[in-house]
Amino acid sequence: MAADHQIHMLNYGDQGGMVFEPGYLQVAPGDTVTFVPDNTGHSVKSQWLPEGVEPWQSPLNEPFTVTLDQEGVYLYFCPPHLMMNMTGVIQVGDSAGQQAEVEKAASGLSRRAFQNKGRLADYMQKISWAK
Ligand SMILES: [Cu+2]
Repeated sequence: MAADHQIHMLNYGDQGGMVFEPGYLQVAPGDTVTFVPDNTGHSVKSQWLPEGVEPWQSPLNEPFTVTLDQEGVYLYFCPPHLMMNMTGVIQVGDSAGQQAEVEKAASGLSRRAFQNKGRLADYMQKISWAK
C-alpha cells in the first residue's frame, strides 16, 4: 500500500523563513510525495538522487508529485530561495548508502546558503546510513 505524503512550501514555518516542512521525511519505496505551494514564489528541484532516478523540477507555484521507487537519499531545493537554505531531504527505505557522496552534495548546497545556516545539516543528521 503506497502512501502519499505532503511537503509544504512556506514563506515562514517552524524552522524559519523560506522553508520546506517537513524538511526531512522518511518514506517507503513506492510512496509518493506531493510538494504543496501554500505560499507563492516557490518551486522544487532535485539535487542529489539515487542512481537511475530522473532529475525533476516543478513549475513555480504549482503542486508537484513525485513517486519514490528507488531506495536511498533524495536532496532537493527551491531554486528561488537556495540562498535562504530552502532545501530538504527525503530518505526512501530504512537505510541509505553512498554517505560520502550525499554529504558532499549537501555541503555543496549549504555553501550557497547565506541564511538559515545549519538547516540542511540538521536534516542530514536524521538519515540512517547503511552499516
Ligand atoms: Cu522557495
